[in-house]
Amino acid sequence: MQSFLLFSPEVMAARNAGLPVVALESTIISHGMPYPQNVQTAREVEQIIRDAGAVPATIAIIDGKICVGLNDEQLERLGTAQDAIKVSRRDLAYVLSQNLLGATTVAATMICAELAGIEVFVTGGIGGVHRGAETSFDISADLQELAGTNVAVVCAGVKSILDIGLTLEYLETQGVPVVSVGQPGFPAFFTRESGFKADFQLDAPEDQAAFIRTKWQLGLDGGVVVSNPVPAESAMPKEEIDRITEQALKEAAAQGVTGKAVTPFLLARIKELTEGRSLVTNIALVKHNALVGARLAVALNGNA
Ligand code: PSU
Ligand code: MN
Repeated sequence: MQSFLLFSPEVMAARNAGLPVVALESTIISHGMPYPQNVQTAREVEQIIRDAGAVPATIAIIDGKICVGLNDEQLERLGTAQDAIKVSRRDLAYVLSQNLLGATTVAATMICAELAGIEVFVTGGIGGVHRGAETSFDISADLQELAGTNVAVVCAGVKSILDIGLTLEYLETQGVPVVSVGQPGFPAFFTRESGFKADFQLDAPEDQAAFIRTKWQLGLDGGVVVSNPVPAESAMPKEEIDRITEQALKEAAAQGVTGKAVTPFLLARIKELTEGRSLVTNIALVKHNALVGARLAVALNGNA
């Protein structure tokens, strides 16, 4: 498996020097945000991580390799390509073996991060149990990945396009701890509160690191969700986002959108219906997660 990995010079140097590394996904670039904000945000997020004392490693599948750390040209290619494939666990071997361009989801990025020996991964929001999953069976592969892959995932919770309560039930069944940062509540991506509580509130990076290290030392394999609410000044008004989410969900159903197309469709439609304000919120929360993730990576590195 290691032969599929291709490290950028920056990430390779960090590994050799034993510096903390933070993984970043690429579906958020190719399918989660429009150009050029996607590429610009990716670069800014990387810089936030560097400024906090860690090294960013954006992960994507390019020319038959799992690229860990991307250069400017590769980021630009992912941000503009019309043929980038959204790669989750089931797609990984296909895209690698056929030399296709692949953007990794939370699930696939976790797999690649673990292979690369990276313990912390920063994203916007994880996938979850979709509303109506009792008939559609639409449950993101991200949740099953969290059950078995040893990576801490820093996110702003799950979007209210999902069934947040059922997502938390699924994680509980799979033994995935949900930590919150700065508040007891589990956040809802565009807003700070979902109405559900996280399992454990751990504000200090050292405490988060001690918890995660203990879990893995016990042999309790699997990820940890580190949920970090969007900064208050960047949150969307709850009534507005709820109303628009309902509308986008209805449109998705009416247009017969299914499978892996659902999440990108909803994100793009919510952005249109909020006249771009959801994108501003999305960018702000990813940047905040980058800071929290970098601090966690630094703390975990000191707790090896
Ligand atoms: N949440 C976002 N933006 C995104 C995604 C999630 O705010 O772009 C992406 C992530 O890559 C996540 C994926 O892993 O969507 C989940 O897709 P699905 O629901 O099809 O599993
Ligand atoms: Mn799905």
